Amino acid sequence: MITVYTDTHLLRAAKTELHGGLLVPPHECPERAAYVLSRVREVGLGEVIGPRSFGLDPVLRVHDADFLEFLSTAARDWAEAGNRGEAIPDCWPARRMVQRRPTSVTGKLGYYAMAGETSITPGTWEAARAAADVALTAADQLLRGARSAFGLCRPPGHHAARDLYGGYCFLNNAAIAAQYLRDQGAARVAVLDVDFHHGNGTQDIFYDRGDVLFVSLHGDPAEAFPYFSGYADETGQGVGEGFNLNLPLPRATGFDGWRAALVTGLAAIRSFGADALVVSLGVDTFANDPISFFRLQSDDFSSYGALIAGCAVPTLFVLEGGYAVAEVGVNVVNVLTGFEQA
Ligand code: SS9
Ligand code: ZN
Repeated sequence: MITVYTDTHLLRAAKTELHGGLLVPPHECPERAAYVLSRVREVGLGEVIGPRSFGLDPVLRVHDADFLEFLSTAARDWAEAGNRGEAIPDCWPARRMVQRRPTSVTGKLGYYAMAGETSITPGTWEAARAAADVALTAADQLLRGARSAFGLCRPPGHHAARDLYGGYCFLNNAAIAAQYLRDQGAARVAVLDVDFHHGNGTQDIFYDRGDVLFVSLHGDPAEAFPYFSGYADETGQGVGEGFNLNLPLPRATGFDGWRAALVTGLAAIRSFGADALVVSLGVDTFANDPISFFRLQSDDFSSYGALIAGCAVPTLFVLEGGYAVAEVGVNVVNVLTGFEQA
């Protein structure tokens, strides 16, 4: 399987994440991608190619223009306003407040943030754009007849909605790729999100559509980030009713319970009749992940890669989370080799 990768992700190198009441070095760090790339090479997964530039058109199919304008100017505006640290929001349009875009950068941060842990820094926009190009270039491999492709995206994307960033995400790489596959002729696209966290951004983007099925396995939002999205009774709306499947799972879920949910999700994808499958591949389901509470072991990732292959549909893997940094490469590539060897 071809991997798409670029060093441009290195421009996303925040110094701070708001975590446990402290500003700590971010869990979502450049070393994650380095471990994945080196494991791809170590096992000889296949050729590694760079992305081509798609411009903003395919990004604008998923995200609002005013949101992109904000992302592309926030770090500079924040510094020019005299702030000394990295850009983080401190005020939100909460219940009964006005949903109107402020002119002040601090106000805009709250307007567009779905969470407060994620700092915006110089270089973040360039890295996020490159990650979208990585996902799009990998999607192009499917259009050229490949059975599978891997977009080694960083920063991740599945928490980013049409007009929201946060949870370490800025542009929704998987959603941009799924929409691109639709626009290039795939009549039905399924997105399977196996990251520990609910893919609230992807769900939101496709919630009222019947042409893109979203299936997510994740920690129960009553106990896990993003807390305000991911319940089983969120099933889609309008013509999208029935095309959103959330499978929240309890604390300490191990591979038996997780695999049973995956089998349910894969059955939904099969009966949907997808022409292409996009997998939001986060490996923060790993037992040693520092911010999550499932108990998968490294071998389990190989097993479920093979189960995904059972869908027998062209499959694009897009990297999402996974914060046991030194193990991220092995776990991600286990999914990919498990898929390939099935
Ligand atoms: C740790 C929890 C921060 C963000 C988690 C984002 C995961 C992206 N302080 N919440 S896959
Ligand atoms: Zn995650």
